[in-house]
Amino acid sequence: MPVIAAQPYEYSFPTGKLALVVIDMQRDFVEEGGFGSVLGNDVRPLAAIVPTVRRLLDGFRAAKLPIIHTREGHRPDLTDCPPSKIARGKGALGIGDKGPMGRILIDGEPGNDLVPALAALPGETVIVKPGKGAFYATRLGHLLEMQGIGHLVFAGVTTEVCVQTTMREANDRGYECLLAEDATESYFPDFKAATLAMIRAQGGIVGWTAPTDTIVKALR
Ligand code: TIU
Repeated sequence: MPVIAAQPYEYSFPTGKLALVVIDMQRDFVEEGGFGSVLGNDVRPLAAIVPTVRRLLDGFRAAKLPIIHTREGHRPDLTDCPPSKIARGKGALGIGDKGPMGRILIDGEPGNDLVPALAALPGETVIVKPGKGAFYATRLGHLLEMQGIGHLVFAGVTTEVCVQTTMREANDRGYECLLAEDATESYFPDFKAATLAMIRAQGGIVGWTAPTDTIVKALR
């Protein structure tokens, strides 16, 4: 089995059976005027990882391995959005309100699109998810089962919210999870550092972490 130098120890995966899951690299989190910014966050640190996420994507594309993109987005009528989620935040704009990139966090609006540099190519899967975790109320688990995939590399935003939630969901379902350390970002540097540490603590209680270049090199 190929091996990746990772923390807390080497990560091995069966050849041809490793998938990449890129979480929520959408304009709503990465660009000004989207959901992330209306929550009061500076989006610039998230925009800065786009080239690194692209390197990781290109590595998986070159290796002809499966790629799954997710977007956090709701139906236009908000029937898949709990009232508690709509009420949270108390900013001037919230989920479903009209912002500069269309209605905030709504599937089909310009702001819900993946950032152009990270757009999905034909043959890649896009999962639209109503929650923070990508397994909740989606077909992700079924899709992975159909392809016999048990090993997942994760990237995307934000590290401690949707990425960590999805890694924990995957870990509990038996997947071996590796997070690309520099292809994930948070609005809060301390939260990112803490999340990386807690994922790999206790012998990899949630999974592994490794730099993007190390992962891409191992795919070749
Ligand atoms: N607010 C925040 O940090 N994240 C989210 O709301 N969703 C994702 O992480 N994608």
